[in-house]
Amino acid sequence: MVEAWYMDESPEDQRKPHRLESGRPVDLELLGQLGVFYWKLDADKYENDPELEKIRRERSYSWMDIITICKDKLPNYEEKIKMFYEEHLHLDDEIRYILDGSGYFDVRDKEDKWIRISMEKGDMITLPAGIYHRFTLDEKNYVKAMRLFVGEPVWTPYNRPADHFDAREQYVKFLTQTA
Ligand code: KMT
Ligand code: NI
Repeated sequence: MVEAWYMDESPEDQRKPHRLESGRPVDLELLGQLGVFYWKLDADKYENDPELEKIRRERSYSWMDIITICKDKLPNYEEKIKMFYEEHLHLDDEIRYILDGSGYFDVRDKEDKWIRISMEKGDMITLPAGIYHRFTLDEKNYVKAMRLFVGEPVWTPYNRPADHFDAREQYVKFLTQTA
């Protein structure tokens, strides 16, 4: 099962877990109420996996590529690492499937508190359009992930505040409708 927790507010290294011990547990139901969905797959067979194909077909995730984030492999590494960790939203869903390594996706809950989702090999997630979020490597400093998209990808991040976008307004409305 994917592990997730509320974050502490210490200004320490972003790659540390920042697990708030007193925080309420975060389960898939809570994530679902935020519009975050999760699947567990066998990453060793991502090149020929009927389960992955089924998800892609049903959700129209037609486009994909593979990104490796580590110092030696990613051009403009430092700059990108910084960008990924700026709180932002997109006008489309952000869909990631971890093929190797690990990292943290942080999302804001309904009270604007940070939830940290620990993503490892085999974990696939979708963050809804309009949710404020960010990404960081963990202390192992390596991740290889599939990026999926409905149609032609648009990666533009809109850093917070970005509340005037329709995607944001729709998302806020969605939040008021879930328990
Ligand atoms: C993003 O948009 O935050 C990224 O592509 C980096 C995370 S992919 C594991
Ligand atoms: Ni993003």
